[in-house]
Amino acid sequence: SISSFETSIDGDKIHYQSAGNGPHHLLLLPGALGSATTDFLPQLSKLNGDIFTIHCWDPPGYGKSRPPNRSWPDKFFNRDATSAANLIRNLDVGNMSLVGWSDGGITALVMAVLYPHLINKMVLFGCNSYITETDVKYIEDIRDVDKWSPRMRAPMEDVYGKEHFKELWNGWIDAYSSYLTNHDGDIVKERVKEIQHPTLIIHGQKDALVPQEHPDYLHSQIANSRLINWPEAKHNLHLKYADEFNELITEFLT
Ligand code: TYC
Repeated sequence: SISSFETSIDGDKIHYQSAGNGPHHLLLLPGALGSATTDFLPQLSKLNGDIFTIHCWDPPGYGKSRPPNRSWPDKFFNRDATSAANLIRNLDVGNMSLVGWSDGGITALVMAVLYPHLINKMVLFGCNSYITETDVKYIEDIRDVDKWSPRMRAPMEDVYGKEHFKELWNGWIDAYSSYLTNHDGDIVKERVKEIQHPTLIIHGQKDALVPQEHPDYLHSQIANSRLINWPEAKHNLHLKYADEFNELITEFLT
């Protein structure tokens, strides 16, 4: 069964959920605006709790880790990485393996660079380490949430309400784009080559957000990495193909 907890990290309220009581601790890291319930329910409920203790956080200002509302410091992924590292320290059960989706995968990469000793293995999917002009053009096209389909909008509006969702999404687009404007698009690009952790990269080849160059780049830079390309999968591969995904990462992590 899944339990909810609240703790204070760097002065902020952080909400997380935990399941299982196995010896191998996992930290699941949701994507942009994501939270434990919206992003990782099939993993919290179905990964083997005799092997793993599974934790998933709501990043600062997302999900139930509010108030305060999300802030957008320069290089916001570094703030998220430091906050997640402090959560691992707080839980005080030794190091953890990271499972990061999309923005959560970027957070995992930054953690592996800045706090390597807190991390065991890593699973990354739908993940990039830099952004290009094309990426920024693409997200500008989806800035207006009124043009999203109700099916895409609904889960986010349930968590945040209509107005705050709009505000948060615009804040994310501005902060994400500022990596191109202020940092040549480099989020953690020049440093991923330092990563030594065993790393499984999974890429859905029908992912409409993350082009193939990103997993290819990560695989080329991270020495101890393995890349699995999944031809029919999209960005949400761990939700759509939950059982296959869970089996794949269990095999890699154990
Ligand atoms: N990282 C975003 C998320 O966490 C998805 C995304 C990927 C958006 C790449 C834009 O260029 C992009 N949902």
